[in-house]
Amino acid sequence: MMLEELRELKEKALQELEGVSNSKELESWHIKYLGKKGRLTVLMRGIGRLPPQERPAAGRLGNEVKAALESAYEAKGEALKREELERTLREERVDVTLPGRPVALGRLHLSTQVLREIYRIFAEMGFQIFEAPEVETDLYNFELLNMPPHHPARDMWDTFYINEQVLLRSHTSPGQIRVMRKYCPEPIRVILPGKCYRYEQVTARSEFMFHQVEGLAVGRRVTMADLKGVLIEFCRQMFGAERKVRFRCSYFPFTEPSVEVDIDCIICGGKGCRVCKHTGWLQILGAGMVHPQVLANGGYDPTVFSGFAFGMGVERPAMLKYRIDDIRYFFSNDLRFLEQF
Ligand code: 2U9
Repeated sequence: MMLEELRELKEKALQELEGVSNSKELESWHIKYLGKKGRLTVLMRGIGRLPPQERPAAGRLGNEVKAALESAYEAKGEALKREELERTLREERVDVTLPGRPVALGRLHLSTQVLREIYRIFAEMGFQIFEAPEVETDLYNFELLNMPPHHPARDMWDTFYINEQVLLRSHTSPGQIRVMRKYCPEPIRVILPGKCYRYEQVTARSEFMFHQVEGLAVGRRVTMADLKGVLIEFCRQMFGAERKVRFRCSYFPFTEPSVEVDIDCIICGGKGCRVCKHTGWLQILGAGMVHPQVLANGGYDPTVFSGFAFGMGVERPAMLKYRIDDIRYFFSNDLRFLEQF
């Protein structure tokens, strides 16, 4: 009777095991037949209650059935694992022949590209690059450049003050005083690039932050002719060898005499258009011979030394060169703009 039950149980369990199709079902099967309260376990507990002469045969068969079910369980587990792995490999197959995803390539910001072009041109003429702080004092930004407190020329720059004495530089000129004080009495030929800040309404033509490059040459016989030669060469390398360049009288507190430098309009070739406001000319630079007081503030004896200086924006000439009609594109981080250059 017991032997019969054991055989039937084995048959049924193995049959059911065949229908098991995943590891969760497999565990349920194991609990059902081989668990602590499983059918085989319960049945085998009954062997102890059999008449003694029946027990050995029943015990032997019970152990055989148990071993058979355990090994069938192990084999099924292995088979399921293999099937699952095959399914995963099939479903998550990587097609190595597909083209790779493109890697986004970085690039230099347009302002940096234009700055580097400017560095190259002046480097060829023997100018070194000097970098100075963006946070400055009133002394360096104004006073040492010939603008004592309340000087009306201070109105040329709307300045961000941090406190009464400290400000965000409104031009790179304070750096030039630092260069002079550092290298005096050596002759100097430097350009100062960097960011400047103006407390201004942001419009298509003016930003509150922009780049500027200023230049300074100081020596024993530096003349206005040197200034003209250097700036004409710069304008032609930057905007085209055929450029006409003109110098107009102007005023800056730190240079005397002062000039503004124009090139013939690169859009209309000087005929007159909207960009040059129908004058045929575009203003590119401000410049002049360094004021004797400013030379003295830098440590140089103005009876022995002379110098010329110039300054220009970076974004405005870039706008002319690349026909960009709104300066705000430069610093709004829109890739549709930045990726064009
Ligand atoms: C020292 C001596 C002289 C630098 C100069 C200009 C004229 C000038 C502006 C043009 C457009 C800057 O970006 S912009 O607003 N610059 O017109 N800059 S002369 O002269 C100096 C500077 C420092 C010690």
